[in-house]
Order: sequence, then C-alpha cells, then structure tokens
Amino acid sequence: MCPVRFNQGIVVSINDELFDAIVFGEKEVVIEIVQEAVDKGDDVIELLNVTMIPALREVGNQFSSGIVFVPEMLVAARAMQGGIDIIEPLLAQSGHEPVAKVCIGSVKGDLHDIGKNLVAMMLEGAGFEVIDLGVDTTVESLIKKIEEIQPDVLGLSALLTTTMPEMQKVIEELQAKGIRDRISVMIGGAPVSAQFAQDIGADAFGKDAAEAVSVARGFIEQR
Ligand code: B1M
Repeated sequence: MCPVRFNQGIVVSINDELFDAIVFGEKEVVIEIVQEAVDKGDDVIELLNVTMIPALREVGNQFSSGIVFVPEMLVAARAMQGGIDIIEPLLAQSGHEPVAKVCIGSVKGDLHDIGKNLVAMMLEGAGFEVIDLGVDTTVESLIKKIEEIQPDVLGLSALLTTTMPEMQKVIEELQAKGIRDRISVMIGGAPVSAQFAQDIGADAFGKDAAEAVSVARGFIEQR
C-alpha cells in the first residue's frame, strides 16, 4: 500500500523520503535524513509537524483499515523515535532558570509515549523543569509523586479511548486528597478534547506540543 502524503488535498509532508521511511519503519534512513536536516539548519519543528507526525498518523490510519498490524506500528514508532532523539537536544535547549515544575505521564493502561515525550521536550525548551513519570502511571503512583515533588502543573496524556477515564480518576483523587487547588491540570492526546477536559474538571486541554507550552505558560501567568 502506497503511503498517503495528501489528506483532503492538503500536503502533509515536506519530505516524502522521510515520510515513507517512518511509515515503513526504516529507522536508519530516518536518522540519516533527520541528521542531514539538522546539519543544514532546517526548521526541525516544521519537519516534525509537517512530515513526521503525519507519517505516524498515516500508520494509524493503515492500522485502522487492517492494512498493517501492531508490529508494523511498533517499527514505525521506533523509526520515529530515532528521528526524535536527534531533534531532542534542539527542542529541550533552554538555558533559563526553570519557570515552574511540571510532572507529566501517560495514564494507566496507556503505553503510547511519543506525543507525551514531545510535549515534555517542548516544555523543557520553554524553561520548565519537567519530571517525566513515564507510561502506564497508576493513580496511586501519580499522587505519590505529586505529593513528593509538589509540581505546579500536572500533564496527563492518553492515546486510547479506553484509558481516557483514568484522567478523571486522577483528578478525583487530587480532590479527595485536598491538593487539587495546588496544581493546574492539563490533559492531551489524540482522542482527548477541550470538552472532555471541561467535563472531567481538568484546567485545560493541549491540542499539540506547542499548545501545551502556551497552556502551561498561561497557568503560571495566572498565579
Ligand atoms: Co497504538 N493506537 N495501540 N500503538 N498507535 C493508536 C493510538 C490508534 C489511534 C491507532 C488506530 O487504530 N488508528 C489506536 C487507538 C484507538 C482508540 O483508542 N480509539 C491504537 C491502538 C488500538 C493500540 C493498541 C490497543 C493495539 C493493539 O495492541 N491491538 C495498543 C495499545 C497499547 C497500550 O497503550 N496499552 C497500541 C500500541 C501501539 C504501539 C506500542 C505499537 C505504538 C506506540 C509506541 C510508543 O508510543 N512508544 C503505537 C502507535 C505508534 C500508534 C499510532 C500509530 C501513533 C501514535 C503517535 O505516537 N502519534 C496511533 C495512531 C494515531 O495517533 N493516529 C495509535 C504521534 C504523536 C506525536 O502524536 O501521541 O497524538 P500524539 O501526541 C500529540 C498530541 O496528541 C498532543 O501533542 C502531541 C504532539 O503534537 N499530546 C498532548 C499528546 N499528549 C499530550 C499531553 C498534553 C498536551 C498535548 O498535556 C499533558
């Protein structure tokens, strides 16, 4: 199956070779192309948003259509990660004193972490101190870490519709422990929406990594 580099007439790739390398899980090729782009001083954020992320979305679409299966999704994710590892130092460069502390994690049952990692990197680049709590984080482990670290912001990520309810459980537990008012909660991930954030009592929804940074900055400005 040929990868779709257009979606409803909109170009989703500025580098078709890189797009295909991610779709087909060719990690070495991805590394080579991304390194070349970095060396040339290309806009890597644009490359990420207008090639790499759409390429993984294409893999998801092919998975939904039964064209590829979990192993192909996994090698595509690994190939993507190879590219992100090269971009990471550029995204995470800040050089400022931390503006605030953020704890971030993918909720219980959710092993997807590429989006969460990107959000964490962009926040670091924007001067936040980010404590990444990983994936499949249970309500109990999150609360324990929050009590220990006392972050200003909690970021929760979910990619599965089945794990979204975990976000509400975390917020309910923060309330039960009497610490909800001390922390701003941002949620994100492909199936999550601003409406869902409002419904479960989160403070905000971040559509993507760039928006997550503006949301986190907004939290701090409001303090
Ligand atoms: Co999975 N998977 N997956 N998967 N996977 C999806 C999510 C899916 C939509 C594919 C599909 O069917 N089209 C589907 C979910 C369907 C649903 O729930 N409705 C799905 C499924 C079903 C599954 C399994 C159940 C498959 C199976 O085993 N049968 C399984 C579940 C495992 C688990 O979590 N328990 C599974 C497994 C996997 C892999 C391990 C193979 C791999 C993940 C590897 C990894 O993350 N290390 C994988 C992948 C790669 C995907 C797709 C293809 C790509 C996800 C991704 O990384 N996108 C995905 C399809 C898709 O998304 N269209 C799919 C790129 C990433 C940059 O975007 O994560 O959306 P995203 O993050 C964005 C924004 O959402 C936002 O910013 C990011 C950057 O812009 N954002 C936040 C994210 N978190 C945020 C937090 C914030 C703010 C913004 O604030 C805190």
